[in-house]
Formats: sequence, C-alpha cells, structure tokens
Amino acid sequence: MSTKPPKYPRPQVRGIDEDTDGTVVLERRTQKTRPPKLYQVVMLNDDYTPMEFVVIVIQEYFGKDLDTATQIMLKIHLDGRGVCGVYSRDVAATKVNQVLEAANKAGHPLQCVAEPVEP
Ligand code: TYC
Repeated sequence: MSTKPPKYPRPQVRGIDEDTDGTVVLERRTQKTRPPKLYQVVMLNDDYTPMEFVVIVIQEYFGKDLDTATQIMLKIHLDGRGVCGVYSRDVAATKVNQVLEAANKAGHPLQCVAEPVEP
C-alpha cells in the first residue's frame, strides 16, 4: 500500500510566487523603501558676473567640459536659469555652497539653488 503524503491546499497568500523548484516566495505588497529624492542645482542669471567666470565654475564644480559649460552658461544667460547637474540632496547642497563661496570670494553676485526633481 502506497503512503503518499496528503495534498494540502496551498495557503491563500497575497503576492504568492513559485520558483521552478517549487520554492514558495512571498512578495511584499507595499514597498518599504523609496529611491532617494534627486536635486537639480540650478544657476541663475545676473547682469554682473562675467561669462568666463560662470564657465569656469561650471567646469570646476560640475565636471563639464568647456563646450558643455559654455552651452549651459549661454542657456542661463538667455533663459534666466539653467540646470548644472542632478545629485542626491547632500551633494547638491555642497555644490551650491561651493559655487556661492567661489562667487563671494571673487566678488560676483552669482546665485544658485538646489531644487527637488519631480519623480
Ligand atoms: N548675464 C551675465 C553677463 O552678461 C553672464 C551670466 C551667465 C551671469 C550666467 C550669471 O549664471 C549666470 N555677464
């Protein structure tokens, strides 16, 4: 006489999944961690800061090459503002401080801010 194990019904579990070997994997329904918010560092136009200074700052603190930095500077000059880079909150705040300190030291009114990026 064969003694097969009884076939119990599968428990009713939300989010049940089964691997090829029959391993049961329970999936969390609600996501417990969210990706960190990103912040764009936006530079603002003014009438006094020399274009050359802005280009140097964008190269120095945002790692852009001369051509890219020049394009960003001209965009700011024409539109009033432009994004220099996108970072985590702390890195964005550090970039803002670095730019403001460099501008203050050189006696230019250059301004920049960090803004959350819409998800
Ligand atoms: N508008 C400035 C000028 O004509 C140049 C400039 C560009 C200033 C970008 C600030 O973020 C800025 N000298």
